[in-house]
Amino acid sequence: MVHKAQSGHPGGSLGCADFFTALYFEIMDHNPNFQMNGHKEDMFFLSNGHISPVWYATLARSGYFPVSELATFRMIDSRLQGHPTTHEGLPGVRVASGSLGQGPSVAIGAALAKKMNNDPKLIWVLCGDGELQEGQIWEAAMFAPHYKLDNLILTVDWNGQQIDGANDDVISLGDLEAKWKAFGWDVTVFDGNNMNEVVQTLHQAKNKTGQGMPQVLLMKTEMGAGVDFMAGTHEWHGIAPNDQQLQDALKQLPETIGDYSINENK
Ligand SMILES: Cc1ncc(C[n+]2csc(CCOP(=O)(O)OP(=O)(O)O)c2C)c(N)n1
Ligand SMILES: [Mg+2]
Repeated sequence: MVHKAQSGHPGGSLGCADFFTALYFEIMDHNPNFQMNGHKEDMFFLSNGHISPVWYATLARSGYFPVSELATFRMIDSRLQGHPTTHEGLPGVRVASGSLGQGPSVAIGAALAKKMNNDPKLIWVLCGDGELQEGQIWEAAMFAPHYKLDNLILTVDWNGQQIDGANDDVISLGDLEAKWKAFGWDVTVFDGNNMNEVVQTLHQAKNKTGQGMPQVLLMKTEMGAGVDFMAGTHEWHGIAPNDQQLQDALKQLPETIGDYSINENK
């Protein structure tokens, strides 16, 4: 998708592919026959909206819209905008994101609404780690434990990288585990590029809901995971591969459902 558009964010998308697969195909109770209000189903919010490629791919393969529509990524008038929007009406998307820092606040609103409606389902939200440098994140971090939002599970894509370099070189996040604990969250650290661990951790998180605390899952990932020349560097945060790089990358990702052609709609 990113190659075809010659624009987009492959690094974070690859690093979070295991998480999205587990969440949508194993963990969440959700309905591809999309209802905006998410009543009586689990809801997911993508706060780091720039990793839309992996979310759109997951939504399409979960049945929210045709897989062939992935070929319209980032095109004028497409429902698959570079950063998710609601105006175009893409099933699965409930709020625009891309302006970093807002997802947890939105998720908190949804979690409060579920409590008020006696709806026992869960709210999931994903943030980037660089995104945690936004002040609004820490307002949300303070709010959720105060209101005992134990139906809220926030995952952080802890890849150590952001747009301009390593987090430690931009603004260090310090001891993330201690910070979230100090704010009153139940904290779990896990390997987000080990599928067994991802599935196990997300199941565990589900089982720990309803105990009076919001949860944060600090998910250690590698930006660009699975493609050697993309892995572990911020360089692939937001650039598209050229034709040769695409071929080299796909050779390293041999397991594909085979239902999306890069030549589609060319
Ligand atoms: C409010 C806001 N400020 C700045 C940006 C520009 N921006 C886009 S992605 C990004 C880096 C975010 O880092 P991280 O959340 O770690 O994502 P990753 O690079 O790991 O995918 C920045 C600063 C933005 N989208 N929104
Ligand atoms: Mg990051």
